[in-house]
Amino acid sequence: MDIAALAQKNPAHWRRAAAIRTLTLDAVAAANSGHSGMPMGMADVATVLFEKHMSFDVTTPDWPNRDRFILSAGHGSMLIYSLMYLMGSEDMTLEQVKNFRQLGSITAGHPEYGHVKGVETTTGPLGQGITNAVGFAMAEEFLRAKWGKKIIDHYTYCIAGDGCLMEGISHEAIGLAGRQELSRLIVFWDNNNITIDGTVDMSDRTDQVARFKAAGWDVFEVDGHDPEAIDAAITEAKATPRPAMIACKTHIALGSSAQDTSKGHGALTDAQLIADAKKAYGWDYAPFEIPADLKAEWEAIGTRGRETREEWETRFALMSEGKQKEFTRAFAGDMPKKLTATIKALKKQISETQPKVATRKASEMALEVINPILPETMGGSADLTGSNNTKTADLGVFTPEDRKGRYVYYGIREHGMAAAMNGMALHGGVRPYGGTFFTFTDYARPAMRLSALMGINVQYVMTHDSIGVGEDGPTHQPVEHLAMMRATPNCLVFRPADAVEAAEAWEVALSQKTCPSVHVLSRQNLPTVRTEHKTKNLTAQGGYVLADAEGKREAILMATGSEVSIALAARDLLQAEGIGTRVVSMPCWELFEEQDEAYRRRVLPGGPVRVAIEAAIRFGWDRWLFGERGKREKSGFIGMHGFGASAPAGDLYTHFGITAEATADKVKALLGKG
Ligand SMILES: Cc1ncc(C[n+]2csc(CCOP(=O)(O)OP(=O)(O)O)c2C)c(N)n1
Ligand SMILES: [Mg+2]
Repeated sequence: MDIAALAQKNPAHWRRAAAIRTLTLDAVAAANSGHSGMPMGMADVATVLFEKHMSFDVTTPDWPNRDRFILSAGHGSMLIYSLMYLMGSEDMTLEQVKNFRQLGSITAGHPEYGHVKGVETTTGPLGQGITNAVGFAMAEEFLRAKWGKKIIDHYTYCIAGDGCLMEGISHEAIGLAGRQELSRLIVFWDNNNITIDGTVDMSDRTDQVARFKAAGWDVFEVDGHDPEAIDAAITEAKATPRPAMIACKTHIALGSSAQDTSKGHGALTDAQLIADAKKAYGWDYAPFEIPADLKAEWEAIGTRGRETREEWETRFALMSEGKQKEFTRAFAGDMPKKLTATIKALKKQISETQPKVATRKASEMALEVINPILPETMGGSADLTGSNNTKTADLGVFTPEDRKGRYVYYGIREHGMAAAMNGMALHGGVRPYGGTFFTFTDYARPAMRLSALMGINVQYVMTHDSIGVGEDGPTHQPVEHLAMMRATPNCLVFRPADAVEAAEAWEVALSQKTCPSVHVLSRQNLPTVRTEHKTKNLTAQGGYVLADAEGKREAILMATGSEVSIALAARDLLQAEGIGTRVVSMPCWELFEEQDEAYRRRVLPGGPVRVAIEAAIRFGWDRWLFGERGKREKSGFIGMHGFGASAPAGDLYTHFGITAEATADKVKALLGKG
């Protein structure tokens, strides 16, 4: 690699890119950890992108119509931190760069959404970013159609490494983007043929160019260190009617002795190596020093988009006041005032008519009234539309021909759907919800975890929630998934007992601004248990007394979802024998946990025996069985102790002993009355 020749070809560009390279070397050396090679390899691409193409104003990094830049290869976080510092982002001070990866700094090891302005999404788990980018691009298409080109009209750029393209999720992302003809999506592949274990060909011989083309993308191939070629490729990529991949042939850890080796992937901290690399760059400054004239050049790049942004603001101000308000509301994630009244009316109707419906159907009933008043929802399913009940009337279908369509056929791509929904939610102006079978939470889980970590409002509609699935058998019967999702921080898990709770859950879930929700819904029909209309949203309390004990309270039955009606039937049996029994419905543990202790103790007072009923594993229930003032020796669990089986649902409930009779027997045994 003739570094001197590169430097001479375009010295001004070279210097700008060298600033990224040296800041990366210095920050990683200071932290004594991190990843130097990727930013050193992709500095030229990033420089050209921000200098010549990105519509971005560092002073207003959250301007709704900005171009989005997503660093899917999140280990290269110093690339984006360097860019933000160089461009003069308010929060990215030199102090922050110097404190890369340290406690309390915003410069986390991997880019974290909400920490650094200009970081559009949390990346690090490879493959997530490129799939988020697909979601961003879908949101852009939808919003451009909805609001018009004058208001939304931007590109989504993404840098993906060999690792992102090797991860399975990239297959889902590429296929979805190709089918949807997301022409505003441009992915740069950091084609350096290096991963951690060595060269890519040790584990893969995919022809990435052919692969993208096969999925309906346009592909451009460039020398990733040639600024003119990069610029030309971006210009072409922007103009094609398809998503574009720019394969950038790069050298990891360019200009260092670790160049083109897997050693270059990680932290280059050797003082001599750093000194030699800087020498090769023609860089003769102290660590972290950026000469003033160069900093000024970068700051000018940072505000390149200012004029465009100001013009946009003028156009925005010309919209009617109503439209402006609506746009602002949708981007802020605020619910329309009508939502509560709408849900109340639905609840009243359900309590009056007391339908026996599956909660997946109940969720659809809620969406039928929500979607018309919440025009930013975009629904979808991973090829289970009819089963997940996610498509309501008049949504239309999102396609290249109808960008106003609000329903996405994601195909059999649970992981891709979840990560794309993250991108849509992060874009703003869109409220994504998507469905699959609850058991396939496993397939969507890495992206679901990131919804929670980022604290964004994505709605997961997870139907077929237990052995209630029946004949499809144990592969399709989730047993451990409730525990897994409940163990996930910052995520609301709703398992509604009937159509009233399902409606309440949707209201609460959509009203959150800092967390996703999972709606765990039955395949099988369930009776209405909330037969008395209450205007108050009881699900918002997480758990509440559904039916109290008559006479002396000797037992408390706790249940969720389809097992709440079993608890009520058990209560009938027990009350018939003079055993006062309270039934507590617990549709959302996280919200119950959030109530003050006095409320929790009112719902679950000490003294009576406690039995929890849930057609899932016990894991987690001890919190409520023994917690507060419950006692181990006075509590029991009715539920699953292993995987399910293939049989009609009713037979399975009997077979696994999840019945009113078994519950009543357990209570009596605990009371010594068995
Ligand atoms: C899902 C996932 N698996 C594994 C890792 C650990 N990891 C981080 S970077 C990396 C190699 C990535 O190779 P590439 O994308 O080519 O990056 P480069 O070495 O070129 O910087 C791995 C395995 C990860 N971050 N995410
Ligand atoms: Mg690589």
